[in-house]
Amino acid sequence: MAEFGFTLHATDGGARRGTVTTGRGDIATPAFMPVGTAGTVKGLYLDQVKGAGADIILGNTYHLMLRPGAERIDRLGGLHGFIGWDGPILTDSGGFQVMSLSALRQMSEKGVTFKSHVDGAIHEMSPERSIEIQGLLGSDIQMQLDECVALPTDAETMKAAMELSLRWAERCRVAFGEQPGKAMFGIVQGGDDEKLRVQSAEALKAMDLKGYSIGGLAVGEPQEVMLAMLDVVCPILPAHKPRYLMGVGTPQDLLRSVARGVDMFDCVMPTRSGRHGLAFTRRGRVNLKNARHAEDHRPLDDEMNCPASRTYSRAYLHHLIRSGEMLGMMLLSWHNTYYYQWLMAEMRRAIEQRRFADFSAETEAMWEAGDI
Ligand code: PRF
Repeated sequence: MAEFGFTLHATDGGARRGTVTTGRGDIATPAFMPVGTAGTVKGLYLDQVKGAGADIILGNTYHLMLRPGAERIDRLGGLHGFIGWDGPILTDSGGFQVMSLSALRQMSEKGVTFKSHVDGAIHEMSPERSIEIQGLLGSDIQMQLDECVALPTDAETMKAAMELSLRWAERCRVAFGEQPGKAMFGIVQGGDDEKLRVQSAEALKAMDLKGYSIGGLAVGEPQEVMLAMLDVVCPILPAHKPRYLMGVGTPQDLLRSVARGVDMFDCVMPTRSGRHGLAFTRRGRVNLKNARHAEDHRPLDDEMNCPASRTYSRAYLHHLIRSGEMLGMMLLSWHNTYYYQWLMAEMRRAIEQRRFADFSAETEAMWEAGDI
């Protein structure tokens, strides 16, 4: 089995072209990971996800531990066997989803106590239990349990959450141990405070983990604050380890973050926006709910090699979305997933050819022209 590792093939300014190697296959970076929260990338067959070019998908500890349960998934052959995906899977640790989804929650040194959004039952999750659950799921890239605080917040809360996350990183490192072909990433926290970000990144770097996530961003702050934090954190993180910006983002966020040295991303945006009638295209966003599409014969983008993008007219997509039809949501989720993978592939090519800055400028100019 291949060892977990990261190889850098090319850099262009801050942008990096690499490969993450796992026991279940390689991931070309910069990479975008479609989100399969509850064991499904909503509205898509995994064949479509793979066909769009995704090397890896994401699963969530929080959702899967509540339903159908981590021990049950283990008995059913792990998440890979259960859902029918044989490539790498990355799992989030649960801390962030507890914060955003669970009504009642309490953090302590021991871990997090929360009330299930499914049936109201009280659950406790320690850093060790989070790693145990991710192991039962069969996750290839696991996340430490962390505390993510929404911005804006006060300096004391931010510092306490960052320090607690560091102590939990160490406990997760010990609980994970050494697992062939797999990795456990630490998560940089510290909000919008440069000093806290530096402390967090340096302490995690000293733990010599196999990869580093950047959390606590895209949680209510302006994009320029997020980018400023990337400018602080990325130069501290070791060059030969992958960097994953959690829960980001728009196509523009991806371009601007890759320029600063981020290698991996995940976000519900392509599928969630698709369900709401919004398409991302090479020429900008198209809101299919808008009446101006009602008699538009053109497909979303006939240069995109995806049936959802080139076969169906905007008029038909408009009709399906307006009618609340499942197929409309599925076609737009497919198109958006394809578009995101296309954008990452183009970024990888531009970095290899040392023309990333030009590619970014041209791409952003196309979006701005809004000639859709
Ligand atoms: N921590 C974890 N998961 C996350 C985040 C975080 O800070 C974010 C923040 N954008 C998304 N997902 N564990």
